[in-house]
Amino acid sequence: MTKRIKTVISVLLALALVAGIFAIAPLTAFADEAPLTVTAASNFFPSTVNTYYDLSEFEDDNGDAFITVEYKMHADQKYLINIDVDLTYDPEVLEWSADYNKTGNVINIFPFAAKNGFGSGIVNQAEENRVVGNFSSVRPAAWAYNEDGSAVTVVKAVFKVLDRNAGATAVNCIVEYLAMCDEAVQKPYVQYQVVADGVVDSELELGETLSTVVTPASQEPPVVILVGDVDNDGQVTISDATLLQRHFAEFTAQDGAPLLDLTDEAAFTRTDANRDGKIDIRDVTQIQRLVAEFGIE
Ligand SMILES: [Ca+2]
Ligand SMILES: [Ca+2]
Repeated sequence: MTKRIKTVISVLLALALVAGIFAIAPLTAFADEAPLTVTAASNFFPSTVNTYYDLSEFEDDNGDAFITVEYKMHADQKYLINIDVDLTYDPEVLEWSADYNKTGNVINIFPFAAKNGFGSGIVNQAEENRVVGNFSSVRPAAWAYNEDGSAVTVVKAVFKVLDRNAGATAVNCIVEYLAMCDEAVQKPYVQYQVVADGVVDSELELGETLSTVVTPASQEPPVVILVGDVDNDGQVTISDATLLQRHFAEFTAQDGAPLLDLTDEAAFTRTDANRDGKIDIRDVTQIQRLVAEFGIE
């Protein structure tokens, strides 16, 4: 072998070594540190974005990283009676499992319900990319705000990150139905937060009403019901009980039309105050009880 060929081989080896270092270094040093941007979207809560720069901070003992998405609500002087949620995500990037979404032994995406001791609702993983949940209370039981005035977490989901190099992914919380019971407030007002592991990216001011929540054009807004609000004026008062009593007494409007059209699903739900699926005198009693308990004039 000539000296010149040896020199060429040495140079090629050196180049290969340098190239090898650059080729290998990003894979070994930075493979687990690619930022993952998680968008928490909803048709009811405002969207928020959180970027995870170092998922190793969220690892368990097995080296699996977990992220938590929470949808919060502050609905002053209100109780949550029913919420139907359809949570979707990309199963290539995230994994939801009952194993790490439990309160005690109960699979739960409604932590406020478990906290208040009124059950956890029903949670099903309908498909690989979807979790469907329903919480329902026959009594106005679960406060929609904390004692210290802060927002409560209404929907919470823990996901294992399957693809750390996905770059970006989204969780979408579709609220299909929401029923609340009102105390004496002049105007319903609700404050929403969406939190991804402590990062609050969006927050509405107290006093904003449901109608100001922006709903993406591609999504239907949820049906929001105030149970007991027979006359649909935004609050539960003795007038609602009186209207229902007049309906039972077969009073009619001046044009002869019935006072209530209970074939309308939303009207039926508002009127069925004790949530037994029937409209009868017990609903009047329930409204009167609510009014008395909450001190509404
Ligand atoms: Ca009313
Ligand atoms: Ca009823």
